[in-house]
Amino acid sequence: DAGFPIVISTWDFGIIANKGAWKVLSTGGRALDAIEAGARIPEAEDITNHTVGRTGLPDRDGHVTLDSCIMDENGNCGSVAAMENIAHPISVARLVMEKTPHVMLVGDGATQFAVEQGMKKEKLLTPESEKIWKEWLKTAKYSPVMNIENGKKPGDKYNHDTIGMLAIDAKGNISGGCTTSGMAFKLHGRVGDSPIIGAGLYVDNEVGGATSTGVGEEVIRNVGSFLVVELMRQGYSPEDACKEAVRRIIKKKPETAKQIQVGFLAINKKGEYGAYAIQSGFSFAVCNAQQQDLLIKGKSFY
Ligand code: SD4
Repeated sequence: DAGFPIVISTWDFGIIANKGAWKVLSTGGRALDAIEAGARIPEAEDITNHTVGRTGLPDRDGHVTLDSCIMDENGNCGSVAAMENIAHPISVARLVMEKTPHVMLVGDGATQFAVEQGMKKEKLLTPESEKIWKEWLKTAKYSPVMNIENGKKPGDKYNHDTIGMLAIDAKGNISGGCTTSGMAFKLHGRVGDSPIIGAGLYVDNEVGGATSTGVGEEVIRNVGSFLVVELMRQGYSPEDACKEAVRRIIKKKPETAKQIQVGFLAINKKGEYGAYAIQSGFSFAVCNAQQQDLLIKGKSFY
């Protein structure tokens, strides 16, 4: 299991993201560059997903608003939230980290910054996403649909999948990134866990990294990814750390937890990895020198 270089990512589309990252890692590149290259694939090159970047489902009012963050081996981080009209939030997050004294830019300010940095402003709502949204509007009653992995309510089948990625390069340095269109049909202005350092992503180069997917509100409430990394610092394996973070979410709200999905994915300094989710159906992709397209079923409480 252990060793590096390695990159791991949430969900099935982690496989194509990992392949993008692997081009960088396998040629001696830096984990941070691998994360950005990998995350850009589900963001805009893969137009079959409705949960990340271009083609992401809109919020309640029809706006596609994107959340993303990135963190490197030196503890530098950058983030954008509720950003519209830019197809590569991971790259904007990186630019926030590298070109500004700030960590986080939101909304119009994030879009403005991206344009100033030379990125193209474009319409992200595709005709297909618009159709799904309009169907949802018929029954929505303007309440966002919960993110349920195996749910049966309208919109559920589209209503999950953030890509969270963690990589260790040949030098043993760890970086991570996270990018999403967030919960489908959310209230306009809603920000999830994915752009929040410590919630949707955390990296500590001495210990490891963690990322999350699922109902961001529960992850924010529990500062999930930071918790997973701190548990690994105390000696938990990546899987046990993810399990304990999920257990705490369930313990605080057992009834809510039955209705929602939250999953964590983690890697430690040795390159050992693991994951755990509330519900079954969570998957993650692993890519290293042995195999580039491994997909693993995440363990879960239900
Ligand atoms: C959010 N955590 O915006 C994201 C959504 C997600 O799988 O990960 N879905 O809350």
